[in-house]
Amino acid sequence: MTTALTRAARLNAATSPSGTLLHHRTLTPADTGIVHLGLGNFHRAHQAVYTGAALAHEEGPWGILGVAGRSTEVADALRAQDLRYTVAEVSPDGTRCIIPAVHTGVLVAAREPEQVQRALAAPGTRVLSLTVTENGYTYSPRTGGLDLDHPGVRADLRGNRAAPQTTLGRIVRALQERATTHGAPVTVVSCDNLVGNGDHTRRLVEEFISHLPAGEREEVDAWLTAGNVAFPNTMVDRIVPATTDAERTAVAEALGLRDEVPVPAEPFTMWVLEDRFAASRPAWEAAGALFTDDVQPYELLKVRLLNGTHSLIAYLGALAGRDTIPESTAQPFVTDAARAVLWDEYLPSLTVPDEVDLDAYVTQLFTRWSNSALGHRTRQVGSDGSVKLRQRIPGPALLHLRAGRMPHHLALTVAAYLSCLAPAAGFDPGEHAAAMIDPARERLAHLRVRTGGGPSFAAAVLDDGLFGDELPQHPEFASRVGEFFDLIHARGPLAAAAEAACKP
Ligand code: CS2
Repeated sequence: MTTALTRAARLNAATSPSGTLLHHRTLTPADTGIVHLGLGNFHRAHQAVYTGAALAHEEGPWGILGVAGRSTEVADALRAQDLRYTVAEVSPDGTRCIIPAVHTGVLVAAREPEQVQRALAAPGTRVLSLTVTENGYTYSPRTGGLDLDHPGVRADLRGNRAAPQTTLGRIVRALQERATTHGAPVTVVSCDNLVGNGDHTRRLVEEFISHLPAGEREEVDAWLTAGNVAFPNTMVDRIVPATTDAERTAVAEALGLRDEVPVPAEPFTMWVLEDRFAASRPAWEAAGALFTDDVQPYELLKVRLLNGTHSLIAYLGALAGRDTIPESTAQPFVTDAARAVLWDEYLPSLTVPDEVDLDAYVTQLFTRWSNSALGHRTRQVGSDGSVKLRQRIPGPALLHLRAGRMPHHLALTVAAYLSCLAPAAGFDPGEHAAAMIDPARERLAHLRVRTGGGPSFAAAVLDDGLFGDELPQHPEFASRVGEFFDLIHARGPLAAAAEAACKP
């Protein structure tokens, strides 16, 4: 820990420098209008910043009660800092510190479940927003529906209304409570990288309700059908890495204050939402959010061009021993592969919104990925690939395969992912790949041991439903993935990328 850090006074309400505050209103717990599930860095550098900037423009009861799932670290640090934290906007030109100051409370669901349910059901809660990651929606990759084999889902469907374990359980039990007591409408705003995130959340909520025992489901079902809950689709974008001591030190140097939980973020930020709210909402448009009737073109643009390409950069980079995304894109073979997958394989699968200047958007993506001051790690982007890639790969891959074209770079993405997560014996994918966290890691390792070379392993993975039901109907895709898997093992990621580049 640096001297600047150890000597500095703690950030709190009294010490927050006025010039860094996004707004100057006083919020009390009675001003809570938003309950947000997922207290991670992304929420704190995205929705919280938009809400703070909206409050600067227009007064309103838009304090956020932030709910962490299980981890107590951030919540406890925030409590010790009067719920204040810094967003450190990091670019090669320097660091700009801002303090959103929008939280009116923090809770940990596993520790304080009843309080969480009370807050979600409170009549003053008009917005229930979510950043629980692709993984947090407990749905089955094969069917896209609720994962009825998930132990948490099973427990929540059976039971304890006061202390659900899953996000879906929390939402549905709160909606039940609202429906059967005061009936105040609420908007559920998913801010995760799922295509059609609002529609998807609505479907899962309805499915959850349909599995409740008779006598528990009718009232909430009718209330939902009557339009008391809205689920707008949204597209969220901002690169927000995990916090390290570098940001703690940067904040200590810039503000002279000790913040245990600052959030690093790139300067770029974007939020596109459907304006379908069941109750009022903050003036997020005053903070730069875009409201539109149709979010899908923006979602596809982002989930495919940014997130899809990001995955390839992360896996190739990790296999080449690169710690960060900018270090990965600094290698010409990675940039070439990223350009190829973006332009030739993702782009034909979407319609660019009229308002977006495609060339400028893509140029900006490569600039964002080269922000070496930010240090977004390949292991972070590469984690949870089993749930992320199914949002990114199958749609575009099927489009090409049905037209008789092989999407070589999408196959390379899957092969690089499998090489990181389930390498064959004797192949070391490196420390960055080894550090990737993925709920499917064990299952993949098991499949790899059971099968022979790359093609039969890839076929087993696809047949297992990791990328949905349709991709396995094109066995040529699994063969290509398998060939790249073998090539990465035999000659490394550069040779595999060169092979992908040679194919028309
Ligand atoms: C990344 C995203 O981890 C990932 O999969 O692609 O977190 C990405 O940084 C954000 O979606 C950017 O908005």
